[in-house]
Amino acid sequence: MKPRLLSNGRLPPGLLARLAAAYALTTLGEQADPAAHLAEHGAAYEGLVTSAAVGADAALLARLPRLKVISSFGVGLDKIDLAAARARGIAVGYTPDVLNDCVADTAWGLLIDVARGFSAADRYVRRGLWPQGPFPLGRQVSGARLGIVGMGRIGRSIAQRSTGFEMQVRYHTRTPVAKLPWAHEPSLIELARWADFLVLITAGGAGTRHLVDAAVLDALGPAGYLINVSRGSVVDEAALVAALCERRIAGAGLDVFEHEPHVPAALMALDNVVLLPHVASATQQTRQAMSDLVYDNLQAFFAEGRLVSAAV
Ligand code: NAP
Ligand code: 8YV
Repeated sequence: MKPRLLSNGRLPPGLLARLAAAYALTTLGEQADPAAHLAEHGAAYEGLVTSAAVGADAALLARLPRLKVISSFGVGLDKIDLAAARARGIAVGYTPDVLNDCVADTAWGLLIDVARGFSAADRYVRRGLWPQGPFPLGRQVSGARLGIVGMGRIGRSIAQRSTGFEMQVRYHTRTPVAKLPWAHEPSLIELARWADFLVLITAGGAGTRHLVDAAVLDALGPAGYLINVSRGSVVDEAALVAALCERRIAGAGLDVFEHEPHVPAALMALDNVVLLPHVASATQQTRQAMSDLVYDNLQAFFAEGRLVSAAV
């Protein structure tokens, strides 16, 4: 008998095909009435496949009383009720490390784009405005001060990429990381005051909600840029919109938002803002590696009772 697996949320078709071959797979979103399906069949499932975007909240876990393992597509754990999983002894697998490079590349792409105004300059050319005069000057990236909030797996990949730009780097975390060449700044406000570019790559969730508020944005100041590739919840989005509209910061590069897929309308009108639809890990290579790890976690769990990469 193949173990029964429930998939929830949007997952790559290639991953779903592999899972369907190895397990008795049911896709929750394909059920006519998902709530009724869970009420009737929830006790049949031993495994849940989900994504960082959708997660597994307390209500869903309560409807899966015999669940043994969750395998999540993504590294962020903010939408998985880890405490509930831990209390019930449910193993949680996720996909750390394999996406470090692409997420770090995206942070740099956003940083350079917003500093130099490349997306805005592209719109300028397409609108036929070039013959009317030159595009406004941008901000030099090389040699600038880079502040990084979060210095985990991805934070380090972002910092390492700064060497070619000869930037000074400082970072803020709750706990300094040993043996790093970059200075730890215990105060986020001080880091924002010092930095030309403030890049956010902390974990999401309750512990970091609105870590970047109006005071941090004012410390970053009218010459400073904010880059967010962590979670929308890390920034007080209303305060960010106000700071951008009032030019109290110079610009922002954003891959993540508080209420995805909804982006504040006020941001659409601003040329000093680069907006991405949460694509930091979205390359064929990285998404394949993430899919492989989701699959390998389940295979290792059902064959040997262990996970390749365990969050719990
Ligand atoms: P990680 O290795 O666990 O690093 C998380 C970092 O956040 C640590 O340095 C941690 O340091 C710091 N942190 C946690 N709480 C903090 C707080 N209150 N104040 C300051 N720093 C805090 O995670 P990772 O693999 O680098 O991934 C980081 C996050 O990136 C993920 O959780 C996910 O939300 C996001 N992400 C986004 C995308 C995207 O598509 N945009 C893709 C992948 C990941 P301390 O514990 O010492 O504070
Ligand atoms: C995922 C992410 O693309 O890994 C994460 O935490 O945010 C992204 O890599 C996305 O969440 C997939 O659901």
